[in-house]
Amino acid sequence: MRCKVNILVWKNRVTQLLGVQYPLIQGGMAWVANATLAAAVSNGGGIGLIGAANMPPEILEQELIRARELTDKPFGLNIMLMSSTADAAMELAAKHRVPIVTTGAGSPGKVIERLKPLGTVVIPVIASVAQAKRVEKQGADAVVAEGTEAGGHIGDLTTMVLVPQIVDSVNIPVIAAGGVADGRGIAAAFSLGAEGVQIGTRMVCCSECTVHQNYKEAILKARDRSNVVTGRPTGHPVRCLKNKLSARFEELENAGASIDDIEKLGTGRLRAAVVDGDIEWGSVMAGQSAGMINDIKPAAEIIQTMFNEAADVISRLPHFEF
Ligand code: TUI
Repeated sequence: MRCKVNILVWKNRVTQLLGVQYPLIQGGMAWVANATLAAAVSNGGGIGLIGAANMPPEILEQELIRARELTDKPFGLNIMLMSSTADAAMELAAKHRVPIVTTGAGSPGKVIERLKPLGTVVIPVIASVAQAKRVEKQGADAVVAEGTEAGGHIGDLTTMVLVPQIVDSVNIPVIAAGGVADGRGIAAAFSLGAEGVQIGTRMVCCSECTVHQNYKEAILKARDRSNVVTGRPTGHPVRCLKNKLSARFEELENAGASIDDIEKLGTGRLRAAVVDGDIEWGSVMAGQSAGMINDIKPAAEIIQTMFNEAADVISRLPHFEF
């Protein structure tokens, strides 16, 4: 028998859970993921997210209202649990009945307890098997398994080894993140047992994303080895593009500087890159997939092209005669 994979409709536990056309969630990128980007991704058939990060609650509320004006599709909120505004973000998710909440950089127990009874779908981003098992027990609806290829705050396992181990450890659906920027990556993620993908860096380079043009161009220019991880001694390693700031971080870290001094160097740097376009002394957070990104296109086109390519890749895998 000749096996032929012919996927025209992407329907699985993740599309059903999210109520969405494609099993794709946008990354909750601090300073980058605003209502404009979230609505563009949701209107393109994925789940767009607003990244609450350290946003003052009154600004976050405006963004939630704006997202509802820009799309009638479901969208989500990412809560960065290390932030002092995380509780306020959680309350705004409750007040505005945000349908999907992802969490990062911490333990989501409180968020699950508060939001699940309201019908919110809660999806923690995790970077190890122990974290995945814990959040499943706490009642998470799915997990995003984020490999170290991802941009921003990262764990240490690659997507290739993390995803299958998480798939084998939990019963809830697994969404793969880190290094996925085209249809080949989606096909690979599905081969590893994931039922969805989270896309960050690729979405920075969509036409609707409002980051400074310099930031987008830095990603377009990036090659395979343009990334570096800074801040390891602080316990919060961050992947970004190499620049003058990352070189200064390396100097400080090699000289055995105090955690305080390293953290001080990082203050306000993401905003400087995203808003002011200072890509030399700002923090240009981006994943290792930056080297694969060569154009800026509308979010909907990126999503459709990626999934068409994934279906094509899967259908062209060697078929075996049985
Ligand atoms: O959170 C992210 N990515 C981020 S957050 C961010 S803002 C920031 N800026 C400077 C320093 C630190 C953060 C930029 N990028 N991704 C999700 C993620 N979560 N990756 C790893 C984790 C994680 C880490 C520890 C999840 C849970 C965890 O511990 C939970 C536990 O077991 O207690």
